[in-house]
Amino acid sequence: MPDRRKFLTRAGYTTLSALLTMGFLQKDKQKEDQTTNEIAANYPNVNSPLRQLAAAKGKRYGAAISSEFLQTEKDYADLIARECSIVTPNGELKWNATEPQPGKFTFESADAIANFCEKHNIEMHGHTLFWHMGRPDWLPYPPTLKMIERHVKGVMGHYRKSKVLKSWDIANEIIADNENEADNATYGLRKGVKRELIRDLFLIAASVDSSKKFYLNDFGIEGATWKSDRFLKMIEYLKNSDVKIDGAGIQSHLWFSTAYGFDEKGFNSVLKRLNDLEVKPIITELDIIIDTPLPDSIKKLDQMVADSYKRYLDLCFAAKVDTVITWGITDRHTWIRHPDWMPGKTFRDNPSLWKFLRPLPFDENLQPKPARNAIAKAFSS
Ligand code: 9MR
Repeated sequence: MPDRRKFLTRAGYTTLSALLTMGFLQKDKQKEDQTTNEIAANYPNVNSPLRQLAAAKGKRYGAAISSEFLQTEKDYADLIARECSIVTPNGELKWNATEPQPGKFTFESADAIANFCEKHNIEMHGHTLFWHMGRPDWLPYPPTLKMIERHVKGVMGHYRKSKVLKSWDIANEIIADNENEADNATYGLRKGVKRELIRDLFLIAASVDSSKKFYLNDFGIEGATWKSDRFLKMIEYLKNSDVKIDGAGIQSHLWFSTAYGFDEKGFNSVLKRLNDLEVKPIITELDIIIDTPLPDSIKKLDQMVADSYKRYLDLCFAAKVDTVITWGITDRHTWIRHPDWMPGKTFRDNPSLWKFLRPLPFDENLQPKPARNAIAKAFSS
């Protein structure tokens, strides 16, 4: 007879046998719940959390998140915890946030995200050590090698033992927007940036913490473009220089219109080239903006956004992409609604059109949109 039963007998039969029965029932109920949860995990449906749908196929879903909203909006924090298996800090790891004064490091807001991730078993993608934007005023672009060394040591060093931060965008957006702005025709780097500086940046990073995955991240490379060609050449150069580079971040701020101009063939060739180079492509900043001509209703627009997500993700998954991070999770907080970032004159001068900027899977009230179901279906198929 187990000790528990002995204790119960001593304490008086009637009341305690009732308690005992309840205990057993509760145990049975727990068992039942556990089995139900296991079944749900094995046979997820479209409403299951995206992280679960992704995991069922060996994939990851995540979003860029902000430490401020994690603290001030509980519904937002709950949604991130439910849906995401990986997150990227929106700005908390950028140079202006981590080293606001030369050599003075601060990690309060980035650590708030790291702690949230630990609590909810979420991975954190480190964005980013080197960028021409998100810079403190004192920092030139490109920074000197000495500044880079101090920064990389300070920031990567802080997360060397992190249980959640497993990858870094070592460099972000180093390729110029177009030929005229480029320093070098072959690699298309932004003015002043030499390929050797980027090589040295990767070498310094590897000397600080080579246990993480290293990415080169950029936008405008989702097709056969001037930019994707230069991006691939830079990756080839880094590979040939024996530099540790594990992956390519394909941002994917996609702008579609009713014309659906999308270079599927070109995009497939970029993904194939990356796979051939053994550099893993992941989608790091996906969101879908519908530009003019706009449809005549929000409902139609949401459907266009959803169809575009499905079409794009089907291509990604066919090419064995296993990680998709959207740039935000809710239209309540999307960079594209900020006047500084809004596309062109159409939107900036017409606040009445801002409601058409709905690039993310959940709406302002955190309700799932057709885009959310499209992502769920793409992960499930
Ligand atoms: O979404 C980010 C916005 O809130 C910041 O003000 C801005 C500057 O730090 O950066 C935005 O994120 C960018 C990302 O870091 C790199 N790719 C483009 C993203 C959208 O502009």
